Amino acid sequence: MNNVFEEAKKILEDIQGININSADELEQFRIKYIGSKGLVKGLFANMKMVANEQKREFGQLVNKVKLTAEEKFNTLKTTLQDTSTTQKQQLDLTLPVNTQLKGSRHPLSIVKNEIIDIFARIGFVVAEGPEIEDDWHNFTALNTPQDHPARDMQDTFYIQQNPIALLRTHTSSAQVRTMDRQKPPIRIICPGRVYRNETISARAHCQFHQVEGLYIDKGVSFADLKQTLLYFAKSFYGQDTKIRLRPSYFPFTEPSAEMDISCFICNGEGCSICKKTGWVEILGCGMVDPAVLTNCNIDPEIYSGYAWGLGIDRTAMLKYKIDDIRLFFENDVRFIRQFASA
Ligand code: 2NL
Repeated sequence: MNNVFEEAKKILEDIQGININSADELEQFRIKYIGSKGLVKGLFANMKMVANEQKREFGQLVNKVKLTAEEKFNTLKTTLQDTSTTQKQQLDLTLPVNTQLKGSRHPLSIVKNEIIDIFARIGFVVAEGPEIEDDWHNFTALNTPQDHPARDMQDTFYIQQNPIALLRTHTSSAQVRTMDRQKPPIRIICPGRVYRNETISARAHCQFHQVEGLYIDKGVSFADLKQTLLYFAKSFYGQDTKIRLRPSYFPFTEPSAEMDISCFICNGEGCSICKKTGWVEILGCGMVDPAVLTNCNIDPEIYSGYAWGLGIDRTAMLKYKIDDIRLFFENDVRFIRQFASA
């Protein structure tokens, strides 16, 4: 009956030598040795094959195998549990909570980028210029006479140390700089921050944002202006949008117009946004005054062009129904987060 003794001794050695590193391996060990169909059970069943005089010795051996397996199982069970508890305790509970907050764009940037995209699709490129300008680029080149009210100290921030330096009052100055450098055809849009010495209120601020557009080439007509602005209005406010142009005045365009769109809130029914007229003013535009072209060394006998300008702040206030322009400059995250894209 040496065989059953040998078998039991072999199993004992295996149990003592086995290496267990995980809860999974421990469970495999339990099933193989001490489970209801395990090897230890099998050893007890071998008892009937052992001669009577050896039964006591065999019983002791098998018991040792059983105890060794159980002891190993119990010790490892606690050790493996201990490790997972220790890992939990090593978490630094003083760390700030990871709330997975995504950043979001400022509403003015969202609107600006949308306008840039719409005009980029029809060949306009972005041009930029300095916010600290000189009198020539901001006023004189743009046909704004010395005595024009816009030059008044009330409206323009002048820089004391330098009589010709000022904070630009519109981004047209960047367009003048482009015309200085580049021959037609010119197809640009100029987004950027501008400054006017206004009393700050819910409606007005001393800093705000503009996008201006300029197109100069041979044979550019008012019809080009109208169709381009119709394309913009439909792209930005929806394909059902209608436009209307009202005569207006700017020193740098002739003729000049203001453009209204059919009210996108009430569809012309009459609401507080359109003040019951069914129309909302969104931008100013016109054909570039020949004097402006001459100032920029472009021959008005050969070339013509159109230009337009709109306030990004006002556009964003309309789009998102924001009733106070000052919110754009406070940078309160509770405000800015509301415009996060999905
Ligand atoms: C408005 C109106 C306008 C322009 C801007 C422009 C620029 C050049 C030449 C001629 Cl270089 N015109 N810009 C033209 C008409 C209107 O802006 O209400 N902006 C907020």
